[in-house]
Amino acid sequence: MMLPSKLTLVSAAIALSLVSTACSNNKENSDQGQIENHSEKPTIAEAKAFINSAEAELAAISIEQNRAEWIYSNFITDDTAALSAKVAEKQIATSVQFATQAAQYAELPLDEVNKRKLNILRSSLVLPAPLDPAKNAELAKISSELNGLYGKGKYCFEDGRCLTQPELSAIMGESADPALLLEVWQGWREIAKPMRPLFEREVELANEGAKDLGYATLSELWRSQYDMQPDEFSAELDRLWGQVQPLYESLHCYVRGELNQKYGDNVVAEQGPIPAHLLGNMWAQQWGNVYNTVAPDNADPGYDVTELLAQHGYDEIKMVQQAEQFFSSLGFEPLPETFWQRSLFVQPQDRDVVCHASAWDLDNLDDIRIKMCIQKTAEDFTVIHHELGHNYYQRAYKSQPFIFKNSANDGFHEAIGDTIALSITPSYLKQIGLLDEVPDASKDIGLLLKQALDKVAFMPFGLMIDQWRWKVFSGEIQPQDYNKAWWELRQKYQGVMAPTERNETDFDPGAKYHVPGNVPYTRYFLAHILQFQFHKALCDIAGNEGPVHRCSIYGNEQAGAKLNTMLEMGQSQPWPQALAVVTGKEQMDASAVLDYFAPLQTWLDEQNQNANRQCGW
Ligand code: X8Z
Ligand code: ZN
Repeated sequence: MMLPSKLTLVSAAIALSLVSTACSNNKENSDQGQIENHSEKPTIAEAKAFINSAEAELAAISIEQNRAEWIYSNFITDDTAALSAKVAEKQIATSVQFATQAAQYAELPLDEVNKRKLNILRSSLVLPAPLDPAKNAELAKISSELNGLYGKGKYCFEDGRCLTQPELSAIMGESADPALLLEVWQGWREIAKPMRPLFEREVELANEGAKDLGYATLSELWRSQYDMQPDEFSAELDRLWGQVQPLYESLHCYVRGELNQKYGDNVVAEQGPIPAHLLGNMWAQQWGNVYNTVAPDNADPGYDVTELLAQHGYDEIKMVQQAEQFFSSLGFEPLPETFWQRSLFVQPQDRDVVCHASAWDLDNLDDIRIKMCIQKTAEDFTVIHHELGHNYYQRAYKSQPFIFKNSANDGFHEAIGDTIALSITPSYLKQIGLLDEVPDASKDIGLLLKQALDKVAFMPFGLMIDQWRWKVFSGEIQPQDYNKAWWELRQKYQGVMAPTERNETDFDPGAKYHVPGNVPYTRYFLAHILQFQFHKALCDIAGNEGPVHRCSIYGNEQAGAKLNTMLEMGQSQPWPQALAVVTGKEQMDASAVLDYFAPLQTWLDEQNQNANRQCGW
């Protein structure tokens, strides 16, 4: 594990690892505390000694924590939960202690590297515990329990069949029977009800921890990790969302209209929010699975990657090898043998595991792995690229000092594999022998629509989760309103609504992995903007001259080298500088998204106008 941010990589595991700490009852830690307790003004030499020893100790604990957590997530039992909570407790306590001590050196005129390290030590916690060891232990235990409740979650049908998350998600993606969709949607959310009191207490404890570190609330701490003031960061998000909102509204309008045609007024009204169970995904976060329902007759590209994979005999391993091969074509070294030996690719039938896909770096060097219950679908083919993006990033920054072994900001980590997956174009599929014929340009609208259903539809979802959490952390949303406020934000940003009556015995946020997993979510919103900026810039480097949505950087080592230069920097520089390495610009900017989808936006507006649809909700 590492500092909070690093953990990010591993989507799931991260959450815990990042956790920082309160005092543990560990002797080493308490001694350290005494050594660092100054009454006089500290010196630069002392500050450097502190940073070095904190870095070494955190690096060592991170390996211990990664191992405990890997085992827990691959084998969920009461014992592995207890062991992982124990290490998390130590890790949190240690990080909190260092974060507290780091404040003492804040005013010293340190060199840039040490100043940055100190700052990361202070602000990188995702789940800070209070200094009280009992509360620290309680927080670590709750965090581990919440993870376990999600990982073990199942819904049992009346006929006795009990299905896990990936199995239920498959139904949400494939079925067009509104009654079945509703049952699965509602059934899965039962797993979250028992999380509510645990989550409430987790927030209380972590808020106390954040205050101990000098932050107003945990919201402020979470928003302090972007090389700018927390309120400036919130304003940046509003700006970026403002750029893509009109495109989202056109897409929403079109999809609602088509779903209305398919299901009729009683299931989807012509106006108002879309019921959340009909969008092909358990959380209505990516809508690519309803492509066939809403696709244009005359611009459908006529192939489906899920079917192509099946026709060509791709199993789970071959899917991962093909993704690896893309990175190799850019000049990245192959994955180590241990990746293949130690990763989890297929859901085991004999035990509970955390199936939510994640990428790990066990030893902060070469022991990189993924853990994923791969389904043989186009969607998971993309997710595999996403996860490998984390692993290649981790390996690229392995020579950085431990505190900088992380992405430029957490959105960067989430954007790399997705950037590569944007290059899975028809011509790439033809090059690797999956597709015989590249559809002509008249089919671009179909391809763009499919892409928008996943990428553009995701954006308001990517944003709203932490809009909810930050308000929960700051106290603006109180426990008695958790669910109500959740649905208000779902409606405000996404224009979706619960398909059935909900109340405060429900805890719908808990049915989304990252809430019980305590993984910040704004990173995915940022990644959805950044990946289009990266894709555009890398296509320019690769000399692409056609439309950017048809560009694939497959096989282009120049683009790969540029990407690698940014990845190798890790978190050693403020993120605008890392962004500039690839894009030449220091600002996150959604105009790359708008350029990519420009032909689709025109087409959507025409369709909506011709059908005389009233957009908005
Ligand atoms: O959690 C993930 C990755 C692991 S970091 C599979 N994603 C978010 C989600 O599934 O909710 C990728 C896209 C958004
Ligand atoms: Zn990820």
